[in-house]
Parts: sequence; C-alpha cells; structure tokens
Amino acid sequence: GFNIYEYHSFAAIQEYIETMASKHPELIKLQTLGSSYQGRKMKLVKISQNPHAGNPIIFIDAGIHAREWVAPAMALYLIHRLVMDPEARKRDLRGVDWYVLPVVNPDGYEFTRSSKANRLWRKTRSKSPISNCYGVDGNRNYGYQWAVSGVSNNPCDMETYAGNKPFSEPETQMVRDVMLSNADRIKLYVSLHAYGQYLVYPWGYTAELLPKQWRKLDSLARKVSLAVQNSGGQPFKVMSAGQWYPAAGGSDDFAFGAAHVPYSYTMELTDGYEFVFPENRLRNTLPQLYEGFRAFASEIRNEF
Ligand code: 0X9
Ligand code: ZN
Repeated sequence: GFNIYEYHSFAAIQEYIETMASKHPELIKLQTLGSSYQGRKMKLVKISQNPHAGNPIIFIDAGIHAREWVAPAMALYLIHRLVMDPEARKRDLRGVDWYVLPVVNPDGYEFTRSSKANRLWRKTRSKSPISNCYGVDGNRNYGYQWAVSGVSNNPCDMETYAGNKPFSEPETQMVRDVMLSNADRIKLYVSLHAYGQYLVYPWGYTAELLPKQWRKLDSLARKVSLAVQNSGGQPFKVMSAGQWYPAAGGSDDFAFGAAHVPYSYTMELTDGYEFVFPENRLRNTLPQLYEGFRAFASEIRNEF
C-alpha cells in the first residue's frame, strides 16, 4: 500500500492520485494541465462534494522548489484526509472546493531524488538557451512585477534565476492558467514550501508596500497559526513576504495582484531541519499542519 507518511517518487504520487480518483469518482476529478519540460504529466486534483454548486475554491500547490519535499507530502496528506477521513470529509468539504496540485516542479523533484549530490536542487530542469546551465526558479518566474527584486539574471545561478522572460517555464504557465481560468471562484491560494514555519502574504516583491487589505490577510494567517499551535504544532511567523525578504515573480503575488485572489499565501513548512525534513517526523507533523487548513476552510466558507 501507499504510506502517506513517506516521501514518494513522482510516478508513485501520480499513481496514488489516479487510484484515489478512480475509487472516489463522486469526490475527485482529475484535470490534466499539460506536461513539464521533460514531459511529466501534471494533474490537478479537484475535490468537491458538489462540483455544480459553484463553491469558493481553495487552490493549494506544492513543490515548485524541488528540494522542499515536505510540501508535496503535505499536499498529498490534504487529499488523503479530505477523502479518507469521514469527519474531515463532512466538515472540510462543506461549502468549499479544493484544488490541489501536489508537485508543480516534477522534473526538479525527480532530480533531487536521483542522487545525494542533487538533493538540494531548487529550480526547474529546462535547458537555458543562452548558456550551458539548467533551470529557472519557478518562484521568480511569475509575471507580476517580474524581476524587480530578489532575483538573479544569470541562468547559472543555482537559486534565484528568474528566467529570460515571465512564464518562460511550462510549469508556471500551467499554474497561471489554473489561476486565471478559475479567477472568479478561487478565494484562497496557498503555495506550500519549506522551511522556517512562516506564513506570508503579498506583497513579496517589496518591503515598502502592503496591500490595502493586509489586515485581513494578516488576521486569517494568525487564526491558521493558532489552529496549528492548538494541535501541538509550531506557530507560524506571520508577515508580508517582502517584510521577510523582498523577492519578485512569486506565485503568491501573481495570484493576488493579477488573478485577484483575495487571500494569497506562501506557507513555509517546518522549522529546525532546513530543506531536508526527516521522513520519520511526517507522521506527527502533517496532522498538526492539517488543522491549519481546516481553519482556512472554515474562514473561507464563512466569508464567501
Ligand atoms: O524565496 C522563495 O521563493 C520563498 N522561500 S523559499 O525558501 N521556499 O525559497 C518565499 C517566497 C515568498 N513570496 C514572495 N517573495 N513573493
Ligand atoms: Zn520554496
């Protein structure tokens, strides 16, 4: 069987999703978004008790950064709980639909699994047309205030190369298209990352500016943090992404600024282990974090 408290290959994750969808066709619909640079099929998992109700959508993605394995693990755990736990299903699917994209950067993810030397790879795996280097930082590649801060324009930079233009990467194009084609219904977007136990909101591209709705973004984040803390987890540090450190071209800023998603966050999971979160801690940590998503859902359900 599939152990939800373990790290899995992209192929195993896909197979799990397919199996879940075929066992629960009344709850789960899969939408093929396209293929990654290296040809891996990207599937959006749509979980809904009533797809025709036009419920507000909570859109969660994970794994845009290859090495942050705990993020896809959390996204899969969300799917698992929402579908397999009868309590959670009744409570957390009421009045909201969940769209989950568990691995935004499957090529990078597989690269980090391929050898110990590559474990800390972050970027995509596209070949640069202007150098012998590989990869773009997907979270610098979104087309809102693209490249104005916190980026490198060197394709060989291992961390923050923004790409030669916004949305140069098929992977970020697919997330963009999910956001834009559901823009009227997505009320909450959360991009899962690691690490540091931060829950940050726009703007990310600058430390000088907060959205006029920042108090709402801030107070929802604090409720989520409290819910996680009340279940035994670590609280989140809550602030704007730019107050933490300015970096442009993030998916959170695009969701908020271009797709007009009213609540948009980057959630940096876990603290104390940097990027390599031990597999044997997933069993304790994922259920604690789930309580944060439960809190998200109850607020979104109430407000919209
Ligand atoms: O730098 C990032 O992309 C994120 N941190 S990570 O360590 N996972 O790489 C933070 C992104 C916050 N959002 C924006 N700066 N827009
Ligand atoms: Zn990240």
